[in-house]
Amino acid sequence: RTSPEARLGLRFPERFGWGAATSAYQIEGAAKEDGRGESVWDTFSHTPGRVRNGDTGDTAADHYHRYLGDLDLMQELGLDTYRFSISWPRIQADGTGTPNQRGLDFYRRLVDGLHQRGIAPMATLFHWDLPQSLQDIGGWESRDVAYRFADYAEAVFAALGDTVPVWLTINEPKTVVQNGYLGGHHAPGLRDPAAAYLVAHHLQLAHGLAVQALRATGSDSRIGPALNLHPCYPADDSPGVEEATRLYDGYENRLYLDSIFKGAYPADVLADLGPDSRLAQGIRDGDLAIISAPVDLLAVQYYTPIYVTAGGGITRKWPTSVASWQQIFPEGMYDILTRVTRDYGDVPLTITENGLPTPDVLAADGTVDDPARIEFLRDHLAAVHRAIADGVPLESYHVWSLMDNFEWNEGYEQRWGLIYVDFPTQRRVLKRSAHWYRGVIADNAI
Ligand code: PNW
Repeated sequence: RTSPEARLGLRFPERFGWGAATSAYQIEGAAKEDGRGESVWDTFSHTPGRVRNGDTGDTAADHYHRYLGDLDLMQELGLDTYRFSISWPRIQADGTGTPNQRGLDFYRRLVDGLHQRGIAPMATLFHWDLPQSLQDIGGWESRDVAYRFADYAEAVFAALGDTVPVWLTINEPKTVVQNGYLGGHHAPGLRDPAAAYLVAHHLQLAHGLAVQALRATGSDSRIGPALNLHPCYPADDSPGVEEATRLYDGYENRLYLDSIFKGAYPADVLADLGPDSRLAQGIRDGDLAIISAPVDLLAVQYYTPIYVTAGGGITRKWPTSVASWQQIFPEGMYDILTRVTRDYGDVPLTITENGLPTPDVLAADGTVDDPARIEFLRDHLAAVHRAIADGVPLESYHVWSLMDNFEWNEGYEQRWGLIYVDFPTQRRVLKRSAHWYRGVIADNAI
């Protein structure tokens, strides 16, 4: 048995970008500072019973105050690129109107600090923290909210514009649909299948409007969607399993990919929802042209495969992580990257999330030992390497996450970071995986 640090001897392309990712509500804290309004995640986390241990993002990793130290840690790791998100309620407390300068200033300081350290900023406009005032007028069920998002995007572009070379629009529309409106374990905590796919449409519309808003500024910066994709496999070879798997793939992947890259929702999903669905009824002339406005890149997030049964249910085939929804299957990374390139042409790709939660503890000697994360990242990077060798135009890779953070309904118990955060003291400690990743970046190889 070799140590997880043992090198496989796989070198990456000369200009490959090594990165890590976070999102605003999960790390910033400072929930009431500098004019920030409330988001649906403030409401949700403060509703008893919604988040494990009653945790909230009120303080989180206190990144809003500690961003300079965090920037230094990114530099210590040697990151080429850092993906973060902008909190809409910091920019528009009520989701509309004149942008809040103090909110914009925070992101300007962050972006400047990245440039000073030679790290390329990659900013997500929306990572689930919808202003509560917009939820109060219907949230993403309301078509108007897509237009509010376009206004917000315009304000952000006007202020930060060319200082951010890569913009991502909506983080994982599918997770909002599935966890926010089907499962109900994410904000806004609804179980409303009819509404869910109308929400999907309005999120896609918001994406397209933001792409158009960036183009209208004449900016050279690039923009694209951030989609979590799940390779779907038949669980066995029983009759009907192929068809069931194809439809499942429609809901997981093609609903989002086809609308953006082919200008049409997949016919099988539309047929399955029926002509009277709120989605079918909510599509207006011209919407798909907006949604399919040409993008500059596609951000892919991969965590787990899905195994589909003939009845349309799902089952497990591989060991799961401490996140019960995650099966560890590095091959799925290769499959999803090559599939996207095969089916959607050679749009440049970036991986904006990939990672593993582990039950990390800070030892008495001040170290954090997380060999499972090293193995996970190494095996997934080997699959990434093979996909590149087979012609996938991949530019960069971001670990989820830079540091431990508020893992949504799981609170602070699930630790996803390369950097350990001792939340009571806010002390940061580089985990064993962070030291390993620093070596990978320095060598440009695993
Ligand atoms: C992503 N799934 O969410 C999010 O973008 C992050 O904010 C989050 O912290 C991270 O992954 C870890 O969960 C996901 O069910 C939620 O496959 C669910 C799934 C995947 C990603």
